[in-house]
Amino acid sequence: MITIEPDDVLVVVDVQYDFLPGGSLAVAGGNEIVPLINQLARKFTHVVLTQDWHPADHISFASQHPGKAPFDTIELDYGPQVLWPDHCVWDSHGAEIAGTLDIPHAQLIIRKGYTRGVDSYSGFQEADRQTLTGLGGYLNERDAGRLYVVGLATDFCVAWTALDAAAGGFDVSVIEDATRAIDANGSLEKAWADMEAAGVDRVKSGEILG
Ligand code: VGL
Ligand code: ZN
Repeated sequence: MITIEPDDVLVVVDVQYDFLPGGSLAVAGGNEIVPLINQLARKFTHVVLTQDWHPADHISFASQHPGKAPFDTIELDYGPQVLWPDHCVWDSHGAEIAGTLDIPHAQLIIRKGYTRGVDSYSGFQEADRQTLTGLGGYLNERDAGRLYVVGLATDFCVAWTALDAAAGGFDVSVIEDATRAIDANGSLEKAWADMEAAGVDRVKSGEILG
């Protein structure tokens, strides 16, 4: 069993309508993890949420690139960029955090992806690998212990957040069954390999909940 310490932080990534069934970038089974995340959240005094938050003309949208389709990859100055259906547009319903998420004690919501020309899967830094969101500073200032990452999607925003957390010196676990994946072109297998190589712990909710 894993004991959650008072300084440990649950990081709930992008549980927003557009990533749930019926949303524009729906992750299969995304709704199944919500009750589990609610249950896990009760074990933590400190919870942080991330929120994907794009302008309507965001560079990651296939609609901005004539001739391209969702899930194509293009090359930008900062590297390869997968193109997506329009999703999580500022102030749209799809960008809202799901109402079924029941975490009234969440202490911070960090928005990311709001710069038109740069995507941000990670809650810590944008895809240019330069621009920080402030989450690392916040967690250090709050003397965070181990970070437990859950949410959507395992192979994009969860993995990039966990990898950046590990690179930032945090102890990090991903609670596997409290995530769901997009799994485009082998992305899920690669994400787990990258996380394992970075020392991210892969755990199951039963180890915490009993
Ligand atoms: C995400 C693709 C695009 C995610 C966000 O939350 O995993 N994936 N934007
Ligand atoms: Zn996005």
